Amino acid sequence: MAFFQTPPELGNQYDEDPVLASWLTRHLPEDVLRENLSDLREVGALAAGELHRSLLATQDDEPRLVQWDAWGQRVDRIELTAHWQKVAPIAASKGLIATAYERRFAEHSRIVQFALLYVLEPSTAIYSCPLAMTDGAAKTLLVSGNEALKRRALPRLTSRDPAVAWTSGQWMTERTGGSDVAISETVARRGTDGEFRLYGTKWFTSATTSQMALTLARPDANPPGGKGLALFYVEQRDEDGRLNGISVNRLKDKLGTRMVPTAELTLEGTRASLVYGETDGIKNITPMLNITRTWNAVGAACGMRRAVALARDYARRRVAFGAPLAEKPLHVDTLAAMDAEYQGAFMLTFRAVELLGREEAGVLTEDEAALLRLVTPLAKLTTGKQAVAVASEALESFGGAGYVEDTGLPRLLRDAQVLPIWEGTTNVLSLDVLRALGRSGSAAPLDPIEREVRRCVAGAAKAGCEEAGRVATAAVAHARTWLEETFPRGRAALEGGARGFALTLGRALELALLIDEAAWQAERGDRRAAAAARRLARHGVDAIADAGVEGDTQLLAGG
Ligand code: MFK
Repeated sequence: MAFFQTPPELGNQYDEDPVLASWLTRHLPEDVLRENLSDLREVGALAAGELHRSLLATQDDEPRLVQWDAWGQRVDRIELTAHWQKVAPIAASKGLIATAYERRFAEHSRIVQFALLYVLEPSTAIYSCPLAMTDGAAKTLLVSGNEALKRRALPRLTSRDPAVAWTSGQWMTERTGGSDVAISETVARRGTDGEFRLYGTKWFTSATTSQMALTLARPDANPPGGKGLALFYVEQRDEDGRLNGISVNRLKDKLGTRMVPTAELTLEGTRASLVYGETDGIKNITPMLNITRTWNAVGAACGMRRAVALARDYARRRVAFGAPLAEKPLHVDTLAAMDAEYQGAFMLTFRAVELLGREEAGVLTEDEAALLRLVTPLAKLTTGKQAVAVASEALESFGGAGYVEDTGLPRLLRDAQVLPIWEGTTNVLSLDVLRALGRSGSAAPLDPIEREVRRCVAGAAKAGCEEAGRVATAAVAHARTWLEETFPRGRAALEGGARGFALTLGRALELALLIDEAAWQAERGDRRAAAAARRLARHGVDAIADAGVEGDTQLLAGG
C-alpha cells in the first residue's frame, strides 16, 4: 500500500503543557488553581479541537470591506471571518478581559486571565489583537479617572456577555509613522457645541470593527510634539449605526495576521471626547501600550509553545532513515533548542504578568515597580525575536510540509513576524528600556534586575545549573559595565548599543527565572526547566557588542 504521512495532532492544550501547569502550581494558591482548572481544560479542549479544526479549514478566509450598498450609499462595513465570529463570544464568556477587572483572584487575577489567553490564543487567528487593545483601553480609562467614560465604556469592555461586550481599537499610527507618534497630523477642533471633532488619517488601525477606540489628535491651539497631542475617546458609530465621520479607505494587504481587519481610516469631523487633559496624549496612552506589550509577549510565548507542540508530535509520527525523528539525535537536538527558547520566553512573560497583577492589586513593592517598568519592554522585545526564530525552526523541522500552505504551518511564521514589529519594534522598545533607566547616567536603576537575577540563581546548585547561573550573573554584570562606560561617550553610543544591551538583560532574566523554576521543580523530581536552562545558557545570553558606532556608519556609506 502507498505511503501517506499522518499529520501532527494536538491534545488538550492545557493538559499537554507541563510548563504552564508546573508554573501555575507554583505561582497560584491551590484554591485559585482548583477553581480555574475546569475553564483551563475547557479552553484547552477548544484550542486543540473545534477551534484548531475550524482554523485549519478556514485559514484562507479574510475580512471583507464592503464600501457601498446596493443603492449607492457609502457604508464602509467590514465583514469578519466566520472563525473570528466563532472566537469572539468564547473570548467574552471565558473572561479573557473580564477576569483582570473583576479581580476575584486579587493579585493573581492577571495570571488567571493570561493563562486562559495563552491556552486559547494560538487557535484564534490573532483575535488577541482586538482583545489586547480592549484590555489596554479598559486599563487606560480606569486609571484616567474620567468617571463619565468609565461609566459609559468599562462595563462593556469588561463584560462576559457576548451580546454586551465591546472591543476597542488603538489608533495611533499615521502616515508620518508608527514609532515617532509625536509628529502625528490629526487635529482636534472644538465646535460651538463644545464638542471636539477630529480631522486626519489613521494609517494602521487594527481590528477596525471595534465599537470604540482610543486615539491621539492635536487640539488646534496646541504646540507641535508629543506633549501637544491629546488622548481622545471615539465611538465608531452613532445610535443609528452610522459611522461617526469615519471612512474606511482600504484594508491592508499584510504578510500575516490576515484575519485581522487592519484598515486605513480618514477622520472627517469624527466626534471625540477628551480622556484626560488637553495635552500629554502620548504619556496618557502609555498604560495602553504597556498592556498591549504584555499581550504581545504572551502571544509570542504561546505561539512558540504551539510550534513546539506540533513539531514534537510530528517527530513521533514521522519515520525517516529507519526510525521516528523523535529518536534521531540531531532532530532531538533541534527540538530541544526550540524548547529551551520557548521556556525562557515563558518565564519572562509570566513574571511580567505576575508583577502586573501585583501592581493592580496594590501590593507591589517599590523595587518590584521599577522591575515591572523594565520587564514589560524587555519581555516584549526579547520574546518577539524568539518567536520568529522558533517558528522558522519549527517549519524547517517538518521539511517540505512546513513550506506548504494547506498544512497550516506557514501561517505560524507569518503571524510570528508581526510580534517584533507592532506595539513598538525591537529598536523602539530597546530605546524604551533606556528611557526607563533614566538619564542620570547612573547604573543604579539596574539594581532591581540585578537583585532579581541574584534571587533567582540562588538555587542554581539545587538544580545542577551552577554554570548557567554564572552565565546569567555575568551577563547582567556586563550590561552594567557597558552602561557605565558608554554613558560618558554620549547619546549616539548609548543608542547604538541599546538593542544588544536590552536583549542581554531580557535573556539574562529569562535564564535566571528558568533556573529559579528549575530549583523548585528539582525538589519534585522534575528536570525539565533545568535542562532548558542549561541549554539556553549555551545558546548565548550576552548580546552586547563592544564595537563603537563609528565603524558601523562606514557600513552604510554606499556602494
Ligand atoms: C498578540 C497580541 C497583540 C497585540 C496587538 C495590538 C495591536 C495594536 C496595533 C497598534 O496600534 S501598533 C502601534 C503601537 N505603537 C507604539 O507602540 C508606539 C511606538 N513608539 C513608542 O513607543 C515611542 O517610544 C513613543 C511614541 C512613546 C515616543 O514618543 P515621545 O513623545 O517621543 O516620547 P517621550 O517624550 O520620551 O515620552 C513621553 C512621556 O511618556 C514621558 O513621560 P514624561 O512626560 O513624564 O517625561 C515618558 O516617560 C512616558 N513614556 C513613554 N513610554 C512609556 C512611558 N511611560 C510609561 N511606559 C512607557 N512605555
